[in-house]
Amino acid sequence: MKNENLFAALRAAFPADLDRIAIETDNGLYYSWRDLDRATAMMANLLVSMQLPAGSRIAVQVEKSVEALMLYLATLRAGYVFLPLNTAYQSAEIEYFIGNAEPAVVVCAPKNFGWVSKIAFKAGTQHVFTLGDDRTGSLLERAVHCSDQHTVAQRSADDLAAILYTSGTTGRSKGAMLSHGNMLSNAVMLKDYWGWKPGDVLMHVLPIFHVHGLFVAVHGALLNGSRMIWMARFDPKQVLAKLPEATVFMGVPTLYVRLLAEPGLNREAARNMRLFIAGSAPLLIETFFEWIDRTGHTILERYGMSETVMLTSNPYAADPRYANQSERRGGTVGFPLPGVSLRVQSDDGQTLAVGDVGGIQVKGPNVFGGYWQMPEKTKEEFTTDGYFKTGDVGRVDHDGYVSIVGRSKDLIISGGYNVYPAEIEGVINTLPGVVESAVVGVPDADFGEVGLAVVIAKPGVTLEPANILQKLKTMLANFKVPKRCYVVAELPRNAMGKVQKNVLRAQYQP
Ligand code: MCA
Ligand code: AMP
Repeated sequence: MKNENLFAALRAAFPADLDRIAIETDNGLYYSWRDLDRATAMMANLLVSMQLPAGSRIAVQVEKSVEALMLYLATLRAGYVFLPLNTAYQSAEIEYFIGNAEPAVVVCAPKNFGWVSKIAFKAGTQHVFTLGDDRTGSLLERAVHCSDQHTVAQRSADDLAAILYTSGTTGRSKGAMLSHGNMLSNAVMLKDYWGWKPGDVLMHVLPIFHVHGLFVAVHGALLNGSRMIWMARFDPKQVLAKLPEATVFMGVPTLYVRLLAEPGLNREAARNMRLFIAGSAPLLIETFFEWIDRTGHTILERYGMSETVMLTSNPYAADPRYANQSERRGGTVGFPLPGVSLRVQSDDGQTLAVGDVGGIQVKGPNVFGGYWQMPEKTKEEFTTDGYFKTGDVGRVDHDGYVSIVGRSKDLIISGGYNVYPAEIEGVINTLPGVVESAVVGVPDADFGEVGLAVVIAKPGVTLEPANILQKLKTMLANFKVPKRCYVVAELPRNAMGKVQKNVLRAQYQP
């Protein structure tokens, strides 16, 4: 029987010469393909030695490092389920994810062991390891005693490979369950669609706890046997210094905005580049054109979700297999990817004509199986004929290009991170002296959009906006904390008593 484990496909794409460099880090370390193979085998053997039940979740909240990437690959290799967690999450957020996912293993940063282990043991997790970004921690100390030979676990395409938590409009996060088949089918198709070539080098600058950095970028490079230039964090000057050695770059729009602010960004710096890819948030048309002017390259914008990996993309090049698909058009997210069926529907379930705006729905081998232990929520998000309702609002034009014009979900996308107002309002409303609050997204030159909170105080109570924001920083991941806060007498409401967020957005335009 064919092994449909995603790792088996990635491993099969390693170059024949395993001593070639696979990853070069920004602190001068080099990892060969053999290092990747051996270290993932050792970590996989460590997981196997713990005799975890099938389908066990391995929850990981650690700083970006090559070893953290290896842990992801080792989890696939051993056939368990990877659950990456944003390093910005605070204890209440971690408590929810661990309580909900009930991981058998938790791996955290050494400095967080005290509080994370307390949460994990309380939730019934048996094993808590640490992993630092400087090759320290109990995970590596234990793995080093394990064999470097490991046979990749047999998995079918439908078996679960990862759970990604995405916040919800109700404020409760949902774990999107992605299978080996969801991710492998998408990666194989993108390798072809984006024209990955021998000799390509990926500049990897994104965090590795979301779809963009962990799946799209990493799978793309590994499936092509491509070297990665591995940056622990995004620093525009460092990117420019290394750009001449790279051919592929992937980033959220904020990264492009910050690179454009560097005088050193020019055609010379981008001379060896083949492809710049943007996604996770809308790319402003000004950024799209300015990038062409400065570098001579046209950014390829694509669209995806945690629940679906990649859905649509602008074309890489004219390809006779895909009629009309030659030009990358700014302001659009391109065409449904091969295998993805996309339609636009009205609220009453009618499929709309070309050019009409409605809810984007999708179907395909990349679309997830459902939300972890939330069958009702899963059912709500799919139509009776099996399309997933993305919550994005858009249209398809005469040439087949998809544009996203808004969202039916109340969501702010800030620097590529999703922030759900309902979650933030829920936390603000628990603060002493607060009656209620509303959080809205307003435009921001750097992050694209940022959150802004409007708060109503209890009669006789004086609330200081700065104190509210300070308090929120201890309760929420930093990127979720609104950038501005106002204490006001009342919120604008419609006849039904619902807060009019569009009025607030207009009122607080920067
Ligand atoms: C940091 N801060 C933010 C954000 N990032 N606030 C709002 N939105 C953000 N994205 C906070 C910091 O904690 C800090 O707060 C203050 O803002 C200034 O931070 P700064 O130093 O400028 O931030 P940074 O560390 O340079 O990070 C900015 C960043 C980062 C590099 C743009 O946010 C980032 O890596 N974004 C990429 C996210 C990503 O990979 N998304 C893909 C999701 P304070 O001053 O209080 O300390 S996958 C996805 O969406 C789908 C599936 C898809 O299609 O790809
Ligand atoms: P996530 O929950 O992190 O998976 O975020 C997925 C959401 O990001 C999508 O539903 C879209 O709203 C948004 N998104 C991703 N790519 C793009 C893009 N190129 N343009 C506009 N929005 C995007």
